[in-house]
Order: sequence, then C-alpha cells, then structure tokens
Amino acid sequence: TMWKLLSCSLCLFVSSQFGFCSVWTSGSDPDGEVKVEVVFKPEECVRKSKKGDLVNAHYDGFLAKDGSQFYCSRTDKDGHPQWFVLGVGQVLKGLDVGMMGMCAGEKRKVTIPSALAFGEKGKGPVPPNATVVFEVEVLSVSRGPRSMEAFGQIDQDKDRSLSKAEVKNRLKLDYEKDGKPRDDPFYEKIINDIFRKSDHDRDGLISAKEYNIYEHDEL
Ligand SMILES: [Ca+2]
Ligand SMILES: [Ca+2]
Repeated sequence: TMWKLLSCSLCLFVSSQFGFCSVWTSGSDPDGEVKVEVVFKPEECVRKSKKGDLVNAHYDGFLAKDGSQFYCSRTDKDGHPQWFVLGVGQVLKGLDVGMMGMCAGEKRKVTIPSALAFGEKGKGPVPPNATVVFEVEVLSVSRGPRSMEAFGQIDQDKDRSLSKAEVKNRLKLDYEKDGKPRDDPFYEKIINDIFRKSDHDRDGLISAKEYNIYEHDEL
C-alpha cells in the first residue's frame, strides 16, 4: 500500500516536482501522439476544460503492453479524486493534452506515448519507454486560478498580491455562479493546494510574479 500511495503522488506531480517530463517533450518521436477515445459524454456539456481550469478527476493508469494497472485514484488515497490545474504541468504532459475539452461527467481513455509520460527511464512500476493508458473521469471543471481574466480582479484590496481570503472569495463566486455552492472544507482544500504550488516564497500570499509563473497563452 505504501508503494501504491507513493506511485500515485509521483504520477500526479511528476512533471512539476521532478521536472523530467519537459525533457522528453521535444516532439521528435513520430508516434508521439496522445490518443483520446471518448468513452462517455454527458448530454449536458456546457463548460469544457481548457488550459488553466481547475479540474477534479479520477484517473487510473495502465501499461499499454499488458494492461497491468500502476495507478489507481479510485482505490488509493481513500479514493479521493485529484485536484489540479489543467495544462500547466501539474500532471503528466500527456494528461494535460488528453484532458482538454472535457466536461464534468465525461469519461475518456487516453493513450500516452512514453515521451509524454514517464520517458526513457520509467518510474516505479512503469518500465522505461512505456506507453501508458489512463482511464479518466472528470468530476468537475471550473475556472482555475490561472485562467482568471485578471490578477487584478481577484486582488480586491489592490495590494498586488493575493491572500487566501481573496482567492477563496473568487472560488466561492465561481462555484455559486455555477449553481454549486460548497462548504468551507471544500474551498480550504483547493486553496491549500493552490498555495502549495504557487506561493513559492511561502509568505502566505501569491504575488503577481508567482501568479505569472506559467505562460497564459489562452488568456
Ligand atoms: Ca490582495
Ligand atoms: Ca508569496
């Protein structure tokens, strides 16, 4: 169980924390395409995921060659689905690509070449140069911290940095606008995740510089 837990977190955060995905994404592999198969699409599909959105999803990972499972979000971590910002390197490159345009409730099978997954070295139970398949189910899609139209709109007191309270107000507005208000622990969880990834100097505020650490080419 310990190892499975470990592989879960590695799988999710491998590109941001170990930084080795970016090494393999030069695109020289002719077979290096992410293949997407839509398994289920809900009738109501209003908001489709795009770069910078905050996504909540389950994804189970399998080796393409023999179908053996190496990751497990439904059974590990008490079965909690994962939160991440799409398209900014918080998950495997191939998932960033293969989970674009999904709506809440949608299920996909995403096949990812090794170059956009665990590369030449592999990782834990994933051997070198392995093509991997993820069965993905998106539970919610909302406007994430990085796709917000402007830093300035979240920064209510205009001090050029975002406090947790300011980020929380924005999240609340977004969820209420979608007709899905949530309770405080729900927001706390997202906010802690956002600050863990963005507040690099750990002063409890996201500065404009920290906010702009990623390119926002779709804004
Ligand atoms: Ca502020
Ligand atoms: Ca900071």
